Amino acid sequence: MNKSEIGIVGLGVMGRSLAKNVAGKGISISVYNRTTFTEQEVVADFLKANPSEFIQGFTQLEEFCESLSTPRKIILMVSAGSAVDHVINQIKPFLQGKDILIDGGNSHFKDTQRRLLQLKHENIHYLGCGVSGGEQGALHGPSMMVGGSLAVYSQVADIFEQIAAKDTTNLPCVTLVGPNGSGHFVKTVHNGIEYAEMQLLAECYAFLATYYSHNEIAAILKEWNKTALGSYLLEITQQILLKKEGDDFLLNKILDVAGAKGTGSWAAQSALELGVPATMILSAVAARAISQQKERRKKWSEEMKPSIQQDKIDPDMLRQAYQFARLINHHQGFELIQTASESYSWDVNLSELARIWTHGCIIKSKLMEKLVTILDEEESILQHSSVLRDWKKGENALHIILNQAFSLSIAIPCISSSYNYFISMTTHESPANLLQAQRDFFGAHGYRRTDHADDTLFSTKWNLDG
Ligand code: NBP
Repeated sequence: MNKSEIGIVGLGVMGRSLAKNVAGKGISISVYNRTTFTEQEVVADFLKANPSEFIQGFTQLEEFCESLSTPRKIILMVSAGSAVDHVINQIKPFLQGKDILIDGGNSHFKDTQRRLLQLKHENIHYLGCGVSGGEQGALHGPSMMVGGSLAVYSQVADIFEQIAAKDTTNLPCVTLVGPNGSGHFVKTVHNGIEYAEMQLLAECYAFLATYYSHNEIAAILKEWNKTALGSYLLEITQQILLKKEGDDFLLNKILDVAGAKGTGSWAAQSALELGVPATMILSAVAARAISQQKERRKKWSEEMKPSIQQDKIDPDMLRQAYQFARLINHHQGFELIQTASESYSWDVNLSELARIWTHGCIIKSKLMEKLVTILDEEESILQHSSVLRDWKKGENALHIILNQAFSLSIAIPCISSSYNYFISMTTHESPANLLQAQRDFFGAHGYRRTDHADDTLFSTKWNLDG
């Protein structure tokens, strides 16, 4: 057999699709999956279902590694966490200097930094690559965010560019984001933005469902999707609303307890660590955690019995509020990446990042296409004159929607978080002076004064009782 150009370890949902994508481009590939007591036939079944002259399958790592041309290029598509370390340790004995391991899973960026350093000592190259787009993206063209060195990335760039999604100008949606863990970091923030985008749509659905039927809501979202609000998530939400099982809508039968694999929490943790007010990601993560408290919500709702009135609501006001909140969500996500880029000296090109997120990923949207230009012209989304104009325009709609939602007892944490952020960021005199006084009162932490331009810290003996 000829040697394969690239290998994939892990024939799960993503590995299978990516392997088919690679072979479909006429690139020879070797695939490996472990055999366990319960799963003996994963590789054989894959080869049977996908006969191709470009695919070779293996159940032994040594044979798999021997089947690859050197320097080997191996994509790990296994669950994030200890499985990645486990696979690296298992495969290492069969690698040689300058071989390239690429972690294509959703690994934590600090794990990627650690693995990269460890493998460097053994002369094995390592790339951390965020892959977005889910199963369909992996199959037809994902958006790929690579972290690592340019010299190493150059060796796989040709293959990655062939398998990646293409943007409107036919450029591949893959880029070298920056060094070490930067690729996995931006993938984590991508997922954080995704969490908030999904939550915003869930809030719109909750709001509209107090007055409109599923068919009517789907029709409203379909109209929105034809405007500048168009996005992949809006498109699938509209389809979900119409899906029936028997006589009823499937959505009505799905338990309202949201799962999470952890990347949203990681994005939230990073925002907190870096001091970035990514309030919408935090709200979206909290909303999922609240959804998990099903029993308490059930019990307490019976005690509270909120009165939901069937007030007429204006979908166009909601559309404007949704548009406003999405701008803030994207602004906060890109601010988080910019801050990380400065803190870790990654030099991330935000406009290029927006470009590779215009196709092949879950948060692709018309807004993302607009952000490519906006982030090329301004460092911060909200600083752009066109965005500030749109932002201001949405304010009245926010007033109406927030008032109505609260009077209907509908929780809209992400939409309200966007408005709180807007008000806070456009308020010159904030009440943080009181926080400083309280800190000084109980902890003698000191405060700076408005009548002193320098950074001198003052402290007061506050306790009136002495
Ligand atoms: P799956 O759960 O479908 O597949 C996981 C793969 O990892 C399987 O092939 C499994 O082998 C293998 N594996 C595990 Br688990 N432990 C292993 C070990 N110790 N040694 C060798 N192989 C091991 O996950 P997936 O959805 O394909 O996701 C893979 C990665 O891509 C994850 O990091 C995920 O977060 C990320 N991701 C997923 C999506 C998505 O939409 N699903 C999107 C973007 C990124 P087995 O078959 O023997 O159990």
